[in-house]
Amino acid sequence: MPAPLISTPRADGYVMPAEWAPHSQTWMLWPERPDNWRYGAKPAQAAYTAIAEAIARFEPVSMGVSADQYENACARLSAGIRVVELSCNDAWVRDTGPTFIINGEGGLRANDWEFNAWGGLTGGLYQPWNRDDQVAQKICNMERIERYRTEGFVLEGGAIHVDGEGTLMTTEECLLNNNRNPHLTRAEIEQRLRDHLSIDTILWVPDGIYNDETNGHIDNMACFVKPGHVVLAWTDDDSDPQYHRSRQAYDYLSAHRDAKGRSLSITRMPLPKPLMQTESEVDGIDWAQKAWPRRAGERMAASYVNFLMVNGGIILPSFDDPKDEIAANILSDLCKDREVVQVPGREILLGGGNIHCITQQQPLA
Ligand code: KQY
Repeated sequence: MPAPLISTPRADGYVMPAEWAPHSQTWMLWPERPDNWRYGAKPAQAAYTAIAEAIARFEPVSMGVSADQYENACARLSAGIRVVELSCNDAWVRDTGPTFIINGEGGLRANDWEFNAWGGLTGGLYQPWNRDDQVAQKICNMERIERYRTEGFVLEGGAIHVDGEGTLMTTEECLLNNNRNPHLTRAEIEQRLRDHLSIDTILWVPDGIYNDETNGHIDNMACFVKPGHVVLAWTDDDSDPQYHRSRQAYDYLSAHRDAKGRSLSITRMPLPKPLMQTESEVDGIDWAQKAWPRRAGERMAASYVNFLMVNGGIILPSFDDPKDEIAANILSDLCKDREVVQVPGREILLGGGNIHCITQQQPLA
């Protein structure tokens, strides 16, 4: 297969488009590991299936599956969903898959970031992660897409959001964490983002969602919904440890402008009520020395911001909470040309993320 490109996307005229730009398909990976997903991942497989089927109403879906699970996934997914054999360590293609870039003239390429399982040996979530680190390469090879490999620069797709017009949003909690790129300064990290995504302005939100095991990914905290407009996870409860995080993010975003010089409109997206892992949920997870332990009573990083935009739609998690309807109405009002489809998100949340984390859009070049 072709070697990675040695120039940079910026030098070659490639840009990461916004998530609302048209997609050719969405990628997912099939959950399987029993030390992250309870009861042999059967409930998670049902939850992933529901999300894949919801996305497939709007655009094609490709599901990467291990050889062991190939027949099972084929049997559970409807015929329109393409199932491809693709081994990986877990099922978070937002973070392990390619970050696609386009040149506006029909060209499609990708960034293949180095991946270290959200922190490597310093608080990472499992070992090994070698197969996860190959996911982007495998997808690019399958699709005959050239890629830029960022050896020595660790990044996950869930740690960034872009507006497609030169602005990137991330968190200091994640990208400046000493378990990602301790050898790089903030300025050097910014330069990598500018070079690989064709970014002019970087917005550094201080922190993500409380207790998020990704070290505060932006995709659980805030996202762009259109140029100049951000949705931010919010609580009015000042006794909630999330309050200060959301307040600081609001103050930061209010005080900064995007790459086009616009001040940002910010919509506050309420959080669901605090959700804790239950004894019976935790009981179903295999204990493994090299995986992050789960404890009953621990608060999960639930957020409605962790949704995916698809062609003509939004796939939004629900949490069996009265705020489910409020969240859907907020997005319907903001994105009038999109149908908001809610899919239960608790099972994915038990694994440590949500709908945005388990999907990766491939833009239409
Ligand atoms: O939220 C994400 N982007 C990934 C979460 C990974 C959790 C692994 N247990």
